[in-house]
Amino acid sequence: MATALITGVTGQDGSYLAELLLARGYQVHAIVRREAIEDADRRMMNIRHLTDALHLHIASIDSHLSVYKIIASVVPDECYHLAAESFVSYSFDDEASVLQSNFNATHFLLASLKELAPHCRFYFAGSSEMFGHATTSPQNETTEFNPRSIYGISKLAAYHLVRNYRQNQGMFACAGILFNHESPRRGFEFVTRKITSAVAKIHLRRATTIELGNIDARRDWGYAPDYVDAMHRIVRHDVPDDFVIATGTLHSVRNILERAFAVVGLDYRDHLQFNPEYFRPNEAVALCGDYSKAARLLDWCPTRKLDDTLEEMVRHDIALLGARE
Ligand code: F7E
Repeated sequence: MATALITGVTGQDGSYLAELLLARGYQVHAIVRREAIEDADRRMMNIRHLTDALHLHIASIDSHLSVYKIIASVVPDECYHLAAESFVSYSFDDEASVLQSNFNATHFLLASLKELAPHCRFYFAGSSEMFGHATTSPQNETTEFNPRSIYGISKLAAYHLVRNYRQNQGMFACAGILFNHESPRRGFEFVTRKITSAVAKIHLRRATTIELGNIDARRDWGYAPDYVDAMHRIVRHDVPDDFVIATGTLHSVRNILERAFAVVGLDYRDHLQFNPEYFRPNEAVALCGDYSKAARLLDWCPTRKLDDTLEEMVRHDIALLGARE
């Protein structure tokens, strides 16, 4: 039985990945912060149904020693490093912590694996934010990086580290450069979930408005379970490599508003308020991914339209809120 280790298992991607690996017969280990265990109702929501099947290790990946000890005891065959300070807006507020934690944790994992489990295949969750102010579109694996956020810079620095461990230290270390991807397990601060949860509240008469920033911002939004499937394909590919994972289609936040409110027969224009607090300085340009390398070498392609994902999210949020009544 192959053994996998996941960081970030309580998040959207980690939880879908754990399900996928368990279904494929892996023994799945995961590193979870003590704070998550102590606030399980909220922070372990995405993996509540999996806790009996998972081997959880309570630790902070900000500690090299903790990471080292866990790798020594698990000796994983595959390691998926998904944990990160991933909310781009917060990264403008606390630069040092985002840089340190996103870079150092990647380093602690790679350095420990190299010493204790050099056969291990390592996956790093890169981000389209690494492209930032891209000058060409769509972006692929050869596009120049020009990050505009501290989050993007931290991811890019860690990405170079991953490549270095692959190219100069012989490890099977690879990266997915993932564009935005959503699902009912998305964090509530990200714009899709912020909108679908607001639609649920407005529909159930718990709120009347939603406050947003730049609704003309455009992104390439995919479906999280598809992207987790891509991660596994990347790790199981014959050679370690980097892949852009995206849909190749742009939508605006306005499109998301239209669609999500339409699910319950409402018009977003009756409920929207602008709040300058949610406008971002130096926002990345409209990032759109070219996933042709993944299609060619991994036989991967997106399976879900954004409209269908949004409808699933709205219905899920209505049920969630209704269940709390
Ligand atoms: O913003 C605009 C905002 O916070 C999407 C993370 O997974 O994907 C995600 O990062 C867009 C931006 O995601 C609001 O300006 C307008 O253009 O949902 P988001 P993100 O920043 O693109 C990348 C690939 C990652 O790697 C990240 O980890 O929506 N927007 N008004 C707003 N966004 C938010 N959150 N809130 C607003 O009120």
